[in-house]
Amino acid sequence: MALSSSPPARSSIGPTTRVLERLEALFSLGHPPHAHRLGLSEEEERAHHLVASWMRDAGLEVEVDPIGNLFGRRPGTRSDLAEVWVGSHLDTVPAGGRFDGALGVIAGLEAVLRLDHRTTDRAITVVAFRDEEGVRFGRSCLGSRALCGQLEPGELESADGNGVTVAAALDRQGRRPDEIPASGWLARNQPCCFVELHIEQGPVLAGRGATVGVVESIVGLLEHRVSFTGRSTHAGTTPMADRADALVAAAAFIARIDAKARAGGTVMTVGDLQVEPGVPNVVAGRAQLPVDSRGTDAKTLSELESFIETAASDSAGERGVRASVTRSLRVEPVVLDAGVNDTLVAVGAEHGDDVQSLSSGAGHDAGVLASAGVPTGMLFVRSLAGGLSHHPDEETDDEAIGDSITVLTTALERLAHDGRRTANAGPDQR
Ligand code: HGY
Ligand code: MN
Ligand code: MN
Repeated sequence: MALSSSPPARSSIGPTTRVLERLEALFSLGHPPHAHRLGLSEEEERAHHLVASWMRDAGLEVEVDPIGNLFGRRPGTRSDLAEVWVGSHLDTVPAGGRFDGALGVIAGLEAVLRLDHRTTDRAITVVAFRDEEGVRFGRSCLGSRALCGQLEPGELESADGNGVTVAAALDRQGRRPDEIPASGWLARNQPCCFVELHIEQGPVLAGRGATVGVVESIVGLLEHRVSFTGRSTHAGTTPMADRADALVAAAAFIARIDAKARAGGTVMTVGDLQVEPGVPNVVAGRAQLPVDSRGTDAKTLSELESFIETAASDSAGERGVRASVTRSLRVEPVVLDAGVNDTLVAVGAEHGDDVQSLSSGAGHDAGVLASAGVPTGMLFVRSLAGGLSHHPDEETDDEAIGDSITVLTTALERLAHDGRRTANAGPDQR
């Protein structure tokens, strides 16, 4: 049964009913007919409070860390052993879908509920990371990067389009930004492994007729801010040859970015453009835009960094304007943990699922945890609607959700038994 963007019809009480109801409850927090829970917004905060209440109802120990990441712990029998973490994020892009992020948190909670009274050696902790999308402050994975000590210098002082800084937004949510350690706090309770369940956001699993898959690698990403400064002059009396038109320079830059990405090997996106003064009868004095670039290896990312610098300076030079380029974030591509993923594949096979591997063109908190040395696996859930995502019509189906939670539940139980080491578990893994 494919879920459409209208509230999913629940023909009967089935194994995914509670999951769908909870996804619907989160969806309704953010201006239906789409999800709208921007990072560090009131809507994201309400989503965190709602999930925390479900965690408490499930008898989990609930904690919130200095940046606002939410943790719901199901204790194990051995408190000396490192925990298994499972989770994702609750924030969304503007006009997003039901499943991106939220499915991973709700599925993790559902898996813990399904374990019922079966004990495990290790604690299993459900995590909801803050502001994974990064759309408001221009850097993704804020919560997981803060935890892992990967905040950019001065990042808490960076401001959104209304001049509100990250620190001020955290302060409004009762956090103490001045107490956020730059080195992070992962070491205080380093998990033995992390599993993120996430909707695929692509057409591969549906194309293979599969409901679930494991993610072998996650793409690296670059986030830049580029601004062009020209001269605001009268649209009627300024001869074309005398103009320093920032918007035309930005347009030439965007065309260069598009041509570069179409040449292959990367995807690059300019998703916004701010023009000053932004009125029809004044030549634009200033134009600012973000560039989102993705690459599967570090060399590609470095090559893209220099391409963006050159394209900005060439586009500015042609129009007699100045360009400035700031790289706001670089997240390296990562290969996920073969041991954790093998557990997901083996459990899938036991349930009759052919869990194949694929790579992720989207960034995820799993990539940050993996880059911080946490053995990390990722379970993708089939997308429908051609893999549409970051859109209200993002879809999956009951069967895929059901299969993924079945696999996740057994895999978490297995990973939470001592001695189930992951492929990369170092000697210090407890
Ligand atoms: O943009 C991404 O890749 C992720 O959805 N934040
Ligand atoms: Mn996501
Ligand atoms: Mn997303």
